[in-house]
Amino acid sequence: MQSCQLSVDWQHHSISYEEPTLGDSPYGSLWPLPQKVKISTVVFKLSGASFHIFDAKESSSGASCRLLQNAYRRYDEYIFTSSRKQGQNKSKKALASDMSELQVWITSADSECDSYPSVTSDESYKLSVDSPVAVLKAPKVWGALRGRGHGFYSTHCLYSDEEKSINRTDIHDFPRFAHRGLLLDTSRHFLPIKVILANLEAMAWNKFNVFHWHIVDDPSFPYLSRTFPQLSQHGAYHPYTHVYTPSDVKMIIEFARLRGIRVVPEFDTPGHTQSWGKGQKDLLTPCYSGASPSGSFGPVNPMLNTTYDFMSMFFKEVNTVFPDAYVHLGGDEVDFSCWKSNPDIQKFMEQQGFGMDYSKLESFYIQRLLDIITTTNKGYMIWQEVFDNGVKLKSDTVVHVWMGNKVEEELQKVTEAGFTTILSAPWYLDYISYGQDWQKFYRAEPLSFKGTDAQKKLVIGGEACLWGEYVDATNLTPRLWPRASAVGERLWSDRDVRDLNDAYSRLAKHRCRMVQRGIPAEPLFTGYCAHE
Ligand code: CP6
Repeated sequence: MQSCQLSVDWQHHSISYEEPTLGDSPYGSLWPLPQKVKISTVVFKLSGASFHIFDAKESSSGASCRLLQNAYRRYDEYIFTSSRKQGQNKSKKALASDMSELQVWITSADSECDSYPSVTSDESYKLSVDSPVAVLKAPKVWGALRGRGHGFYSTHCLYSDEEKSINRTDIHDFPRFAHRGLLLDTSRHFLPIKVILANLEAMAWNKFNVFHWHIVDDPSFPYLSRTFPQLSQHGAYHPYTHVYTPSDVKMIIEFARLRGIRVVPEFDTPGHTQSWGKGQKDLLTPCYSGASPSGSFGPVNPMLNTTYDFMSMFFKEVNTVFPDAYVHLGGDEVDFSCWKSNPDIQKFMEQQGFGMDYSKLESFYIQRLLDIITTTNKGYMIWQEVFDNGVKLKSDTVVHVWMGNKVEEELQKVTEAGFTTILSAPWYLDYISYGQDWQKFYRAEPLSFKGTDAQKKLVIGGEACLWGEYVDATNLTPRLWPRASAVGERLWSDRDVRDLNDAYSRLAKHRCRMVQRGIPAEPLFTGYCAHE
């Protein structure tokens, strides 16, 4: 009987994925698909020996822009690694190729080369691949970063070792959504810097532009705070090896900036804070067992003034360490049982007139926290519960929708109230199942809820989440790629780009390209990579 029950359950929960027909896409390995693309049958030769990326004469940004020069070097390497390593093209003259340079032309007077990317950054670009030169035109450096790869990996480019070739191509491209994020969790497991950097690089290849750094949580506190070093001293898995020092954080932020990626840190409170309590006395609520403290602790203690003094100083530091205009303040999954057990909290509830409604206490805490952040001129993002509980939010707040039930209803409510929102509910990459689950991520449509055009405009994007309970440096990267790539295309490309067969063909090639560039992305299905 037991096994019968099991098999029924299995059938009930299993989702069948279509096996896409294997056929070539007319768009080669382009991923994510540009908004407008014309690929001609005319093919130019590219010479590894002579091909280079230059600043156009007219460009407002040039040799002094480290961001661009850095990007040119990376792409030069990607395009020609295999051929140059093998020395095949060394003896060939520049004359042998039809196409020997890519000119990068930043058209707006302020290129934003030395700025940080933001939610309003212009990421559009136009790429024209023609003989004798290809031109990449973008108003800002951010567009140049998004455009640099396209065309240069259109159809044949990557896979012919002997001779690189490229089709005549015209691309006009821009993102559908401004916020295209990836959440990584460095608390459940510590992620070494090099793993984070490698995945920032892969994010750039997939046109993601926000690294949501869920940096601390219950199990560990790896953020080394200058103001409160005892937090990681006692709360990290290891006080020296498993921490992110101020210079580590700085390096990650600059590495991300050079790829047009924002770093939005999340310091989740009042729940998910067990690790904070190890280094900061009296921050968490003591839980009671009957009339006496049980020795365990619950969420942040919302009734003490010292809590708010601490938060005020802590976030003052966070605001200077992280340059992004937003910080994520969490506010999810607050467990009320400890608060309920504590007689002091019960008394406080009574004084405040909250009755037995502990969500009012949660809101009391969050409201005070938000007011503190507001005085520091930072914007904030929060998980959906904070909105659901009726906390008064600043008009520029981003509400992060993550719960899988009633997603459309939630989006409708949040946007009806006039708040911007991002969606994660369909994109929990930590959930794994047999088969091609990238299709499920790919099919999700953020704007399928009922609402006015104005409401739809408030959906500024989404985030793929890879929660860290079951991932560390050994398996994070292949679990993420190419599954996150499916989310990348959903958030960048046009709403109508949803043909699974075409996507399969392009994504399989895109995945091979990632593997070739050193990211161990898992296969979609049976097959092989041309570079193997
Ligand atoms: N950690 C934190 C988590 C989750 C959340 N917050 C989570 C909850 C449910 C699922 C997956 C992850 N692990 N801090 C909720 C946003 Cl299914």
